[in-house]
Amino acid sequence: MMTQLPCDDPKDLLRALYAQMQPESLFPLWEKLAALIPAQPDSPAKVHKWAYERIREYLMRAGGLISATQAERRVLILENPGLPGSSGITPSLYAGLQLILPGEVAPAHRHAQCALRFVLEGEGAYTSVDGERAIMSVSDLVLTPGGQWHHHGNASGQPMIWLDGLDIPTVRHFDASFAEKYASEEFPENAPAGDSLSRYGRNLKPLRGRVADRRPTHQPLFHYPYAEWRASLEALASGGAMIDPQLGHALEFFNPADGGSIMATISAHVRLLPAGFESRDRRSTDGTVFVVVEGRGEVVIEGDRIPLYPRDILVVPSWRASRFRADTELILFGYSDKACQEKLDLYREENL
Ligand code: GTQ
Repeated sequence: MMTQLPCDDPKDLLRALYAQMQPESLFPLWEKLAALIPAQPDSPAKVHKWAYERIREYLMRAGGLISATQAERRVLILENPGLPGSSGITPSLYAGLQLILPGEVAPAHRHAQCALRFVLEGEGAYTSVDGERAIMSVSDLVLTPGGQWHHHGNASGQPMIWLDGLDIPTVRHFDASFAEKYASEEFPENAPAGDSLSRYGRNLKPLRGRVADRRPTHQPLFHYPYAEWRASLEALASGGAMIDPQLGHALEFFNPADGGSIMATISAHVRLLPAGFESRDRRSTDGTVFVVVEGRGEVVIEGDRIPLYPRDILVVPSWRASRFRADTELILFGYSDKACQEKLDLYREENL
């Protein structure tokens, strides 16, 4: 009986071909096509939840060991356990918890990356953006859009801790990072604290001159206080509005200059789920980072049940179907790369 020589087996011949090509940086697509272009999103990111008190303990210990000046930013990175070494909480986004102790300044710098801050603890510390301070309270949203000088300071008597959400992995993906340190710790103040909010946060703009004289025209507003967004959610919920079966009562933060997302690469929203409400399953291509602002409940993600408590931080990767149940009235903040995906015509969502 004829036996085929091993070297005549087409599989062996292909393997030999791959081995010869590889040193010349050449690879066969047919071995990888299905993984490169999956039929639907197949994120390596995992669902994960961090409890605030655990992170806080480590962060306060770091606070005793390194100053904000030494660290430049004293932050613990929330890295997705499915993306080790990436410093990403999703493939496109970063999350960290930043601590500023009383009397400290995190020195001024600017970078291409866009950042948002969502305050978890403290009262009265500030972020300064291009010379204007936003004095922050719990659950305020503050933006530092790409390219703007920013430093943080804490003139209050208590520690302040917030969640940083940045597009670091997105900027890395495009190899487009630029960063600079300012010559001194603080960028000089050139406007009263809260100036932009009082001008551009109330649907007003100058009658004469540019939309924003000092702020970039396309990005006049950078402070979205809790007191304001919470009142809007409350009005929506108590005003008899139909509740969205997948989202609950939900409002998206937007840029008053153009009606678009808060920043070029990051979208953010808040939700109110009345006590007893259980949402229907939904999935979307924007992996989302959630903060439990108020209340208790549960999220169910493809059979896994995860209890939710105030200040928990949860990541739901792309295309994982999730539904939320509110045991008490549940308030959620979320941010994602929806803004970026929409620009690239990639964003999709599905109600199940
Ligand atoms: O506060 O400017 O968590 O530049 C990571 C990078 C915070 C900040 C981070 C940053 C900042």
